[in-house]
Amino acid sequence: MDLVRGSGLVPVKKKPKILHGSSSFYRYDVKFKEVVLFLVERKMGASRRNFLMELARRRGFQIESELRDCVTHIVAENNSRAEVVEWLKSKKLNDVIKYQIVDISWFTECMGAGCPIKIESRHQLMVQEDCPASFNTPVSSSCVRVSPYACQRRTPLRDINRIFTDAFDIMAENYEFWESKGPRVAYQRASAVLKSLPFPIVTMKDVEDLPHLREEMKYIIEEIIEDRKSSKVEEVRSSERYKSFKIFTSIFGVGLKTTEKWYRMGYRTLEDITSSNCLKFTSMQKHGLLYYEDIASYVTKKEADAVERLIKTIIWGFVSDAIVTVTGGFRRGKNIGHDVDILITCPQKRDEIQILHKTINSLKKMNLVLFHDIVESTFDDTKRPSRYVDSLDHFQKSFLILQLQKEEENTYIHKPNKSEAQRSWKAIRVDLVVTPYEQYAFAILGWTGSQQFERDLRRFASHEKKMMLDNHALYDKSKHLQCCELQMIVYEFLGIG
Ligand code: DCT
Ligand code: MG
Repeated sequence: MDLVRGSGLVPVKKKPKILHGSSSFYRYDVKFKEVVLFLVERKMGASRRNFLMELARRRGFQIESELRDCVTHIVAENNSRAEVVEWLKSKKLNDVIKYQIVDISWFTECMGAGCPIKIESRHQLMVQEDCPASFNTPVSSSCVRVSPYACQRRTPLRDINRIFTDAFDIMAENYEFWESKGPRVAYQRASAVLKSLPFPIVTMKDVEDLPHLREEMKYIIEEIIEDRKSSKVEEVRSSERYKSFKIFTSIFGVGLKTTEKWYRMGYRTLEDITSSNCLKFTSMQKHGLLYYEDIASYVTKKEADAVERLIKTIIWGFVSDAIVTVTGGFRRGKNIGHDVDILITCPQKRDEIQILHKTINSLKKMNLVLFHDIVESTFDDTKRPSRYVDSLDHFQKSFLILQLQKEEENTYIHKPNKSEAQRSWKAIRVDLVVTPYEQYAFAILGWTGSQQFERDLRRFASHEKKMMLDNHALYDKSKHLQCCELQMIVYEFLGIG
């Protein structure tokens, strides 16, 4: 890291003015006068303590190296409350009630937020000395072992390291725009690792043992720890190419090839595209442009629930025992998504064959279809499964834009523009996927996501279990890729339940 810095490739940051001729004491403005911190050195170590003290000062906190009267918060790491109290008593400080005694997790969250945060029960010191077994308890990096496979990690819905994962997601997206698959997957993988952490990253020590973090990624993390932003990521984010690609690829029906072509032709903005007289659009793209604002805004959980009710009512009118399940991000518990993914299966083969066409015809009769495209099944069980972990499945599916009636005024989570506000409905992207009954378990597994989870699940099956998993079946590599029978217990079989 230092070699890179010393090479002149990376700008060296200016340090604040040094006071009193001491190399370790810089002047920082105190922003939070009511809070005075003290870090317990025991089990933290002197060098980590010094680093954290310096960090807190940079963030505008007052921090004392001695336990003075003015101290309000005592912060300890890997110590139980009883141990800290005993230590205070050994210092002849019996009036422990006057101090807030908190875990390092409170300190790190304050550093992440840039201000003192409310002390919650999770910030209390552990009763026992061991690392907490519960995933929900915030812990420090020294307690956590992070699996290299996303399918062996829990990924909380609340991403406490968003400042870092957003940066990595931008890098991944940019590599995708350049069609550089290796670096794209590397950044996606690293982002997924950081998303899974149950503690906020505050120092480089927090990331030193994590899997999939390359040196250049660590440099980005270091920049963000120091400056709250990374010059490399900012350069990407503000580049003309990235901005245009981001807009064009967000149009329904527009992929990388079309984006690349439009960019080469000199188009940069959405207005450039919509006002062009020489571009020819597919029907999907025309509809994508027509309902751009609605589709680019998020689908809420309430809207997804409304779509689910609508589709279930229609399907159960035809096949009373059909199984209809919302998958994708909403199945993972997200409150917003870019579309609604719905899986459909019928216990009887004859029902399954017609169900998608019948459903779309019903939606059309109700005047709810703004656009639809049906892709028929290409599944062929004589073919070997794809070895490519990102390969798409072969199910019959339909990509729709549905017209969803707004239930009340405030259906939008963003501020509606004038034309949207005048409408009593919103355009919603919906994917309907029909699967054979015997492949349904695998389809649910594959469509629930996230993308990284699915990718790693397939990698795990292949590398660790000598099996191959796709959205249709689990195959045993040692038995000439014969399909496994235990369909409903895929997780258990893979040992990741
Ligand atoms: N999927 C996958 N590989 C891909 C794309 C998708 O395995 N290349 C799976 C995982 C999620 C599921 O399909 C649905 O895809 P999306 O709707 O794109 O993802 P999502 O998680 O539902 O995201 P969003 O909440 O934005 O809709
Ligand atoms: Mg989705």
